[in-house]
Amino acid sequence: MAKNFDHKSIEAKWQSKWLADSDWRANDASEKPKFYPLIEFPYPSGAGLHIGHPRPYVGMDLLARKKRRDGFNVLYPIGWDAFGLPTENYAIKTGKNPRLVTKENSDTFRRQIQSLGISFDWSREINTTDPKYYKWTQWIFLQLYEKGLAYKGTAAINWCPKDKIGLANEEVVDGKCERCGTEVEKKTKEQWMLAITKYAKRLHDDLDTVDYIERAKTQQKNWIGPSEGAHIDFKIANSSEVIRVFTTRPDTLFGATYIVLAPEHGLIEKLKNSIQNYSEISTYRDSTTKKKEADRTAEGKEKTGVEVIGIQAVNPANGEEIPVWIADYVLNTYGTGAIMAVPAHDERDAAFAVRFNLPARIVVSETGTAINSGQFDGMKSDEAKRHITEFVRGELITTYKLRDWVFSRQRYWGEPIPMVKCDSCGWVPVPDNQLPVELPQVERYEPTDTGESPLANIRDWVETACPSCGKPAERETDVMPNWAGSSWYYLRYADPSNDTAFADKKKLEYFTPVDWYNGGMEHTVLHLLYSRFWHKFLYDIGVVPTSEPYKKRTSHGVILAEDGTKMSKSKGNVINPDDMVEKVGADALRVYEMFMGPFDQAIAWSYDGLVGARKFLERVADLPQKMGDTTPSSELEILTNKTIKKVGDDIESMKFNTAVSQLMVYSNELGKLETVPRSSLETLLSLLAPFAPHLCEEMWHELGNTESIHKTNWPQFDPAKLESDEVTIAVQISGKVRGTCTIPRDAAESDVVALVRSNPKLGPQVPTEMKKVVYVPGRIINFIGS
Ligand code: ANZ
Ligand code: ZN
Repeated sequence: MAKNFDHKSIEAKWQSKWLADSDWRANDASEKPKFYPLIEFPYPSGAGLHIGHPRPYVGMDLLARKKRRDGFNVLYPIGWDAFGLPTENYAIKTGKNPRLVTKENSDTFRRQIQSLGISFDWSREINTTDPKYYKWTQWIFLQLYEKGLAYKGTAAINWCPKDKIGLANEEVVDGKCERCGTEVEKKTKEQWMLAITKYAKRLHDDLDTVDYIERAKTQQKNWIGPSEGAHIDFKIANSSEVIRVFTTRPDTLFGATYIVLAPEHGLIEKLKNSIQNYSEISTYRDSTTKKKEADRTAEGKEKTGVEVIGIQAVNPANGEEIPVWIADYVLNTYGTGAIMAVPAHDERDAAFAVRFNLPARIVVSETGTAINSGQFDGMKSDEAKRHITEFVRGELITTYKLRDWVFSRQRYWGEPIPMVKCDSCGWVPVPDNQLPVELPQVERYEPTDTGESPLANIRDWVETACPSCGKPAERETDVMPNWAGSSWYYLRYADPSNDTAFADKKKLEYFTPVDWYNGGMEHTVLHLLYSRFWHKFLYDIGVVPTSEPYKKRTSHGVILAEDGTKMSKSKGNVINPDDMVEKVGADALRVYEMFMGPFDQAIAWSYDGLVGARKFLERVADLPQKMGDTTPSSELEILTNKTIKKVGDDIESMKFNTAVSQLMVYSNELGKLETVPRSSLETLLSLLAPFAPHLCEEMWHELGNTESIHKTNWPQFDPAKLESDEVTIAVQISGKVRGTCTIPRDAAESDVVALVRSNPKLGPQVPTEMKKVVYVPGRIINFIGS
């Protein structure tokens, strides 16, 4: 082969052959064990493939390819997560139909990804915007609705005034819209909500049953945010109502000197008639609704609040009547929306008490025991927590920070929520046999200023008949968030064209759960949590076989620009994968992206590094010129076995960079030989094939092989040949090291003694009579003086 191998023709030739032969298709009916590696399916943006995309795709491709050769039936699929704002915004700007934009973009992505020779099973390609796909996204929503987990709630939502869209808490970063950076406002709106909080405990606790990188587990656990405490009820004097508070410190109950309700707390309306300063209260409430949560609860913030006059609560521990306040530092969306204030032991309560001149009572001593707490005096805090809670008939419980999932979007380019509103029947689900509710074709995609979806303007789509009573009714015009389609896509790959179920149960039983899911750290909290929630729900209704979707989760680092900053169009430092493939070939790009650094770490792009990878492949391509049918030396054999072991182990543990460097060491050693043994060269190609699939396939065939290198068995090493059978040990005589001696690795002590004695240099130094000999096998022999 020419020194500068012709990557273009080699790559094109093998790519079309592999595709034509359906080489990477997973078999639905296989006797083999399955292996299901998964990458996060891309959003087909107009910018085309980013140079960072191939890193995880190639990484998982190495695993897929090795596992196939280890005898697994591998499902390595890809598709398009194609609903979302960028496409919609582009449609608004250009007037182009989002469907068309999506098709063009995914065509580009497919071409680009296929040019990299990744062994995806293209026969299973899915697209979340395909009505055949989102029919099932809608179906899952209706299942959630049926089980009471999807509900319409009037919630103060995060509202982006620029995008005109309601945002989930997760989409608000530092009080700003995650997409456009505009300050987020609060707005009250009827929203579809999903009761993910009902799954909080399982989502939290079951993390201990899966193999996720520690960072991912910690982030999810923090997001779910369990907090151990108690619910305690305070009666309202002269009323049958009670105020339930959530506290993490029930041991301080005797120090609770007043109660604070969130301004939005439901009790205010209930007790309206007993409240003497209701108008003041409602003015305060209106002013807080506009505030951001982070500002309300910020430490050191000047406290505000209003006393609820006419109402007193009774401290259940000592029967004391205490005042009730409303204040915005208490959130309605956490715990019970009410707290018992203990100014002596809680900083925010203390600041509030100082500001409004409220009393404080110390109930825990410096040594951490209860004081001023009646019969509980002297108890350690933990004990007091339990006993005091029991005494007032409270309940020890765990509360979670996690909130329900705001599932409505007032936009166009999403899955329509399949619900109909009827004046007589209320909300009525669209019957399964009328799914999918397809997005209508429209002329304009702009969201409306009123905050309604653009779908609201399409009257002949909105107006429909009530599925229940047949009277005129209206469709829901909100669509789903773009987290919906990605919450279950890995299930669809098991059976992507099924029209009667989202996937056949037998196929799910065979292929799921996903064995290994690799994706970005930025998706650890949202996407991963949402899909785990949907999956658990689907498990509960008996349609998936396991309670967790992903056995294992890892993460890759991003690729930065050469100067270490983020690549961006505006800075003009974006590397186009097409250009790189054109210049050096897909194989070199693949090898480079695996070699550039530890897989889980961010790293700067380097064109020189890419060229280095190309040169390595050129040296490999030159090796056949020196090939001969010689037998490898025992040294080479040891290196061969070591290389087989290391490359295999490194692929399985995602140490792709050290796998490549071992292959470099091996090929350099072969390059130094006068004659390269055929078997050694074949082993090199066999191990390099997952990294550089085209070149290795080409060379493999040039060596006269007829079967694809990718269908050969993965090379096995001989454990007995991982190290030489000789070792060099230190020889110590009367406390001093006198030299070294090479001996058979498994020599007995008496043989070692004999060998040292017969050694021309060391032998004469060993006196004939020794007191003692100590031999540490393989390390040192010690002759201890007479
Ligand atoms: C009395 C008390 C005494 C408290 C004390 C703390 C220290 P985490 O750990 O975050 O769960 N709290 C409860 N619900 C609240 C709400 N909706 N808005 C604002 N604050 C709320 O915090 C739980 C503690 O935060 C609870 O325990 C409660 O104050 C307050 F020495 O009750 B504590
Ligand atoms: Zn009706």
